[in-house]
Amino acid sequence: MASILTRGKVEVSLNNSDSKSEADPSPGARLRGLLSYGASTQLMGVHDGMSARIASAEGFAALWASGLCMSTALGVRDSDEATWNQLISLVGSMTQATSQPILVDGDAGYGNFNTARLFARAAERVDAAGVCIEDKVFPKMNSFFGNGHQLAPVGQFCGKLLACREGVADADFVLVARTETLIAGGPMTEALDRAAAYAAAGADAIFIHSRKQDVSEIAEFCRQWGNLRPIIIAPTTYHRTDMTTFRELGIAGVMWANQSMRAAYTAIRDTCRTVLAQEGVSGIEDQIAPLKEIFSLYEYEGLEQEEEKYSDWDPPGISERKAVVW
Ligand code: SPV
Ligand code: MG
Repeated sequence: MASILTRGKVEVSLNNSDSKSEADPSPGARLRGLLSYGASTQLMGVHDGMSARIASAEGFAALWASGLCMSTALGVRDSDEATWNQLISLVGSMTQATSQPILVDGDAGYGNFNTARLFARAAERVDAAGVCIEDKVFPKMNSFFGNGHQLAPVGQFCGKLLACREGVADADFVLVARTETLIAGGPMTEALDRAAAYAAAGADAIFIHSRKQDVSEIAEFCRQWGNLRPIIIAPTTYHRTDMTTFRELGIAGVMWANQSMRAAYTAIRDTCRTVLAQEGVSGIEDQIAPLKEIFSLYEYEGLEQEEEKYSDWDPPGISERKAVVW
């Protein structure tokens, strides 16, 4: 069970005392346990079953199913070009590949309160641990591109959060509200006010996003926030800040949102360039994962053993009944 951490007089915890039994915690309950004040739990950004499997095997306790990365993997832009059913299908391939809890990027909820709620429900049904929705208008644009980021009215976004909260079955399913106020060029006071309204509307945690090159905006937000809810961040532009600083600021979760996708992109691009230039694959053979490693991670041997057990099995007593029937 996760600890209840306190700062000042305000308790910060994601635990629900009436949740599922400890013997069988839901994905949401497990994610909650990782998102306590100052834990700075690292969530690796993933985009498909393979990246989810690798990140889990390498030791990440939780994953972020990034909208940018899933869109990129699907070959489209991070501006609501992928349908939400495509994304849910991809998330399902991740939850089948790992048992680590996955927080799913729900973008702006794909429309109104109803589509946001349907997305949250669908994510819960494919065993995601939670969803994060952001206070932009549909269609959203990736936070690092352009300057036309438009925020939704506070009441409209609070309604979306409430619909998601009431629409999922598991009380532990984690609902993260993300404010894009600072991305849209809004003031810190608005970011804080919006976050407080989202907490009141049922958000379990707040994702405060910044695209500054340093941690100053995030630090200011954390100082003024007062720990009404756990804070999650994605230090993409302020990546030079160390984990000690994040922990001291009380940050609950740190998402490395897109680095694994960008690493995969670089590897694929460079491999294509080399193979084309060299008209062969000998030059890259020792730089790429041997098939043996992939077979091992995907437990091919286990399948072979199971095949022996399951491919031809006579239930006990079958021979006697055979004698009677035939
Ligand atoms: C994502 O990973 O899709 C995010 C985080 O939403 S970011 O791209 O940093 O805005
Ligand atoms: Mg996103």
